[in-house]
Amino acid sequence: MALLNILKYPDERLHTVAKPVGEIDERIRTLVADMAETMYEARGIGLAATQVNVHERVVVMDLSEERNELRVFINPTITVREGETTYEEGCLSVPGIYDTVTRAERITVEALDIDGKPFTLEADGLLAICVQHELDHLNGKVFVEHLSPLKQNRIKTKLKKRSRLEM
Ligand code: GNR
Ligand code: NI
Repeated sequence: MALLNILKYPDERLHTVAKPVGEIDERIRTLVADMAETMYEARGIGLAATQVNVHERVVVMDLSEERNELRVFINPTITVREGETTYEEGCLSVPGIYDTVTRAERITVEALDIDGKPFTLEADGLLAICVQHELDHLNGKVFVEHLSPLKQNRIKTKLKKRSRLEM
């Protein structure tokens, strides 16, 4: 297992559109294990491969209190979107920034599990929000891009300044 580096907004690599996974082989299983370790270490509830600079359609998630219910989504697609909800979102790639995003309230997602077995999940609440947030990452979109251009620029300036001070 290994901890992976999480790209930070406004890194342009976060705007890469991820490719579908072909075969779920040892390389993908290692990627999933490393992504899970990285997500748990960073105390996130989800992580998309895009965030660790791997541009393939892989997502890990764990919304449980005990941090022992890992969900893996390979080649996920949202097939149904219903209603509208808002939530104060954060992102491991945009540390310390939280803002309100509007998304579908209920979704149906189809994906492959770690064994390559297809599954369908109907989700609402935070799970539905998190799936949409992670799918956005695979499509090269960061949650701040749902905000106004003015807010995006303020966040960009803040994070650039911060990364400069860290160096
Ligand atoms: O840890 C995370 N928390 C979170 C809170 C509200 C909405 C979405 C998220 S996902 C985020 C982890 C992350 O950045 N995933 O891409
Ligand atoms: Ni995120």
